[in-house]
Amino acid sequence: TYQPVREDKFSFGLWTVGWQGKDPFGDPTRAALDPVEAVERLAGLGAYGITFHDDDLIPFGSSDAAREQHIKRFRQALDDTGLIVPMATTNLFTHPVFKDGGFTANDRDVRRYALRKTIRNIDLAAELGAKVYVAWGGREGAESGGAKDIRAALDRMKEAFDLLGQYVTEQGYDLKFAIEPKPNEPRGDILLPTVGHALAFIERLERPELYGVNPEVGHEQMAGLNYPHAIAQAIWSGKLFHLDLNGQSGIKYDQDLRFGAGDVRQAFWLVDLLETAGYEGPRHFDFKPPRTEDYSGVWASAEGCMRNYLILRERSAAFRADPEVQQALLDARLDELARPTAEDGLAGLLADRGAFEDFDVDAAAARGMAFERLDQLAMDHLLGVR
Ligand code: GLT
Ligand code: MN
Ligand code: MN
Ligand code: MN
Repeated sequence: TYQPVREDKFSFGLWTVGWQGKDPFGDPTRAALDPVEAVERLAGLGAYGITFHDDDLIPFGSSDAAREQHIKRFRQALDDTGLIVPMATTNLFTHPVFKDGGFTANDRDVRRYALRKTIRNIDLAAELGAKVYVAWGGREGAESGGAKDIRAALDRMKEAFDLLGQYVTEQGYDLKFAIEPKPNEPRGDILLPTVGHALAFIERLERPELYGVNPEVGHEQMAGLNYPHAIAQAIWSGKLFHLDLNGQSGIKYDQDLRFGAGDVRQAFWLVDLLETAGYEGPRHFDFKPPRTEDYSGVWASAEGCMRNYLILRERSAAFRADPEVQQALLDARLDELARPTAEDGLAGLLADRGAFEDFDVDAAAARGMAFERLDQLAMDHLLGVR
């Protein structure tokens, strides 16, 4: 039990289990991980997919011949294990050339290079069967006010995404883009800092249907926001193309803890939402096994991500199946929220004296909402005592 299977659609970034533990204060604590070993280990643990940045798979600056060799080995490992590549992305943040961003760098030549680097990896993503292309603009931002004209930078961001959309359309690729928001780190302030900003931006693009979001647990929480609420709005907007699962404890640096660590209550409501809303995409983990760990700790951490998801999925199902919970949901009047406010239309609303003239405001104000009992039932299920 709690044993992951392919149907669970768990996937991992190559850069997650492959993170060597280099941080702003310390050197790597682990040796490099061969992508082929990552594929084999993840397949063995029950994952169904692996994702990558161009530079995770093909070291930056590789010759064309070396590039082909890296791709060939990786493809062979995928074929041998049955692991798939549901998503791929571009590294537009590690090399110093991207110190002021990729798509919104002030330097035009850097922007043109960033687009060409992205397009090159989009070809590979399509070749490997990826359906989603993530764009995390970690370096798109600023530390100071005068250094970046934000409106011009947003014009350049739009230009970049429109060109990429034109490219996949002209190539006939079955590939959609998922924009990943983050409020800060590595830039002092990053453009498109939250899911809400990204959703609004997408509507300004030439082909909005090609773009959705890739919200990460910790990134919304770094902004003090409620991640399940962000996911719910993305689903409501038809824009949840992908997601990055991990753990975060409050408003601080990007912790990238394994999924389920950090805010476990939000993790519970997230899984409850994904499972009840019928989200069918990958359950993708973007975490960093702490640099205290050796490789056995890395695989334990990866296993923990999936195990916690499965535990929470089971806890959510138990919560939903509990007759006392079903009564508590009625007592909290969720059924009333689901009902339109004016099926009778504006005319009916205006003609209804009960809605205003005869409405007993004091009686309505005195009604308790019964939310605390409902939430305690959820806690009991989450903590495993029901
Ligand atoms: C980077 C970042 C992640 C993004 C990845 C995609 S890379 O590690 O911190 O949140 O999802 O570019
Ligand atoms: Mn991420
Ligand atoms: Mn993160
Ligand atoms: Mn990260």
